[in-house]
Amino acid sequence: MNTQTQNAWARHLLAGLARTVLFTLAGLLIWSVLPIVLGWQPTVVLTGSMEPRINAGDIVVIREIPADELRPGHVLLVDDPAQQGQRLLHRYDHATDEGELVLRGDANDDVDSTPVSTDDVHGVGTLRIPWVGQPAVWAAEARYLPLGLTALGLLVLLALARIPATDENNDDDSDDDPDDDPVATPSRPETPAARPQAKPVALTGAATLLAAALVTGVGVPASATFSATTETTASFTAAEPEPTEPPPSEGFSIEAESLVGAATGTAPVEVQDTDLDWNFSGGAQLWFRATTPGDVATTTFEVPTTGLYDLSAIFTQAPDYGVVKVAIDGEEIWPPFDGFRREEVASSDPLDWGEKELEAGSHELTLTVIGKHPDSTGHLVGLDRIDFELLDSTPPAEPFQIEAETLVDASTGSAPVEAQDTWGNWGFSGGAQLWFRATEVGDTMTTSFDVPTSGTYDVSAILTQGPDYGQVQVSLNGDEIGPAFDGFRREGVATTGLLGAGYRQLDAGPHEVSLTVTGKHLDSTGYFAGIDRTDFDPQ
Ligand SMILES: [Ca+2]
Ligand SMILES: [Ca+2]
Repeated sequence: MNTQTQNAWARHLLAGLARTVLFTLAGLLIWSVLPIVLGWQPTVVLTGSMEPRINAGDIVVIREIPADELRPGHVLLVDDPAQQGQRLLHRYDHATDEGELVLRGDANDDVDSTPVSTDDVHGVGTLRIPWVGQPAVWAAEARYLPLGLTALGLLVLLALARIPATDENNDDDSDDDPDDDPVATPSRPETPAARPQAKPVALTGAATLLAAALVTGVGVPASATFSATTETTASFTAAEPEPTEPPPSEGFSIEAESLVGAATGTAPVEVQDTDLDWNFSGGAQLWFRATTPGDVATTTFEVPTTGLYDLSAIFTQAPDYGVVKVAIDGEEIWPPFDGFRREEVASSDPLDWGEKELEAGSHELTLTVIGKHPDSTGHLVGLDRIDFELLDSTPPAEPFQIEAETLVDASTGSAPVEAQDTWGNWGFSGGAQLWFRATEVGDTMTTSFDVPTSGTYDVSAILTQGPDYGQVQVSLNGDEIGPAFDGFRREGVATTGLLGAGYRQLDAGPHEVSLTVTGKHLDSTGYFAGIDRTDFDPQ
């Protein structure tokens, strides 16, 4: 009798477990179809382009949302722009200038090539039910083995769930009638059920429906809705390989959570994940768990291309968030941001961080908590994303100088062109000058120099004067610069100091300078010319 009792208990236990599993599955399925009552739309995800947040086999419930409430970070079900008649479930990355939405699969490095109109948006992902749609994935992939095994598993679960109910009515009665002898209950365990259909009809029916639903991936009570989304499922597979090249770079974005690894702080700096209904951009944020004013977190970010950028950032606001001051490379961004929000957590509108010249390479980002709203209950900081819009990728021109003596080798002339050493006498810049040993009016020389970066430069030069120097016309790229310069100086050789040659638009690359002797002072004994240095200051 003890053995029989044990057997009975074991069967009860098995049946209980089986029922638990079945009811759990049923619960998941109900969760995926119940929102239909609210007009929401379940969609089976067939591929992994949204992993790790949304996996193949998940059911995502889509809720309609007004276009003006769409925010980057929302998971959207849209008409697939690449495949007519099909749909796509990707995350809203950013808006184009024309107001179209650029989406990206979480698992994809690049955004989708074709933006979508807000008219193409069916809704935002609101609820994720894991696994339930897996049979639909197998069906779509024609993988009948796991399908069959799942069906078999369900049948086994059904059988197990039925055993105690079918094999003794006494047991059923005992639940209702405490006077029944509980020991008698398991006395006929092996006897085929006399009334197998008695109690478990409801359970069996429900479980059969559930099995059918799971195997086909179609929620029975919502078959219309689900079949409407079947076309969606086809598009998930098709959408996996992003077919075209990304658009030409007009900047870049950094998910702040990617900066956590490089971060240090006086309080913990962490990646805070969110699920579907949380809608951080990229599915997570950088969470600085500051506790007091003065808490500082520092991290670094990489800029791929030198240029002028328009920066903006998306922060998180919540009832326990503080006021944070941001600095890039030590330069503060004004004003500080108050993360306090009375009602729940939300993403901020993009905050304008102004224009900034950033060189390619590593830059430092600092978050300093400076206080909190009186009603805030904490000093937390959440940074979601930083956007860098590239305004001008032309690298800024740098000032430069050319010692004219370095141009001697590139020079040709009707008289010798030499590097003349200062010999400790004349204080030439760089210790030497370019010396044009002209002997008569009309002598001319030409040389060339390189401009590293295009720009408008304030050009000036240091020339040389002496008792035997002539008058010389300087030209730049064939244009005469000012009147002829008179190099005559009665008392020995000296340099002039910087003489302005005006603002010149100079493209990067070689430019030509020429000197032509036009005459000499009456008292000069020669026609020499000398250039010591040329300075270029960009405007
Ligand atoms: Ca983020
Ligand atoms: Ca010099």
